Amino acid sequence: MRIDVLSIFPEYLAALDLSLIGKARRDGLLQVNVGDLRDYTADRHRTVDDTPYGGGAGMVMKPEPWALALEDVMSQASAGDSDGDPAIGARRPVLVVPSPAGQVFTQAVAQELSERDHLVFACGRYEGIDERVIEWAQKSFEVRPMSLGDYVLNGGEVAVLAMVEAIGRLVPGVIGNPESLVEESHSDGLLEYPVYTKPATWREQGIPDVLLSGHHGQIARWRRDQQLRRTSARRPDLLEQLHSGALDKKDLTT
Ligand code: 6GU
Repeated sequence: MRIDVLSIFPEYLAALDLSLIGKARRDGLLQVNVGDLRDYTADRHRTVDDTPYGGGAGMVMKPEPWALALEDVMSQASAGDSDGDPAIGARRPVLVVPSPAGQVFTQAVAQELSERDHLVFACGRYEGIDERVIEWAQKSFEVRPMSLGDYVLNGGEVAVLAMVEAIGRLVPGVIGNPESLVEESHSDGLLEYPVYTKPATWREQGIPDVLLSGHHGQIARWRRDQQLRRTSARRPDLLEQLHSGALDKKDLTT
């Protein structure tokens, strides 16, 4: 998978060299390129923003640097596309635009994006990017305005770190043991069950007896019940979203 990130603070994305995502890059599973939007300006001050039409507080990102940067990414990607056959894999790349005004980025979105071969992230700052860039970009990209949740960040960079990590770990081969993807929060629409490790007694606190019982069926039942209780206590909205059939007969009686 190829990932391009465009930002006026490319140093923010240095964290993508670390840990699991850094290893996946070195292993060639993810090709991540970070570009500086200011490289696509032509004036002495490398200006990327201007005042909003209609007035109001704050600044808006100018359209032209974004167009030049996105065109450059497109031409680099087609130059690096070794099979070169436009009929194969001809889906447009995805342009993810982080914004508190986007659709909510969920595990389902992460899964969907992990199956694409080219993602471009356009990090806005200030009050956002001139809307005409979003319109114009639809010619070449599938454009996805995405929000992490209902709070405001100063720019898209921190959101991109989160999204690239959530997506990248789902790319086949990035996580050594794919089993670990199956039993984690949100994979089945429920929160994860609590986990414990040694010692069995720690500062006067034991662990649930069932986990020492060796009864795999009972352990599975207990974990499932814990998932349901925890989800009901912390995220009742998730239980309401579960599709019919997601709960089994034993779930309903507990
Ligand atoms: Cl994706 N971007 C910004 N700037 N703020 C946010 C966000 C994204 N998600 C929540 N708040």
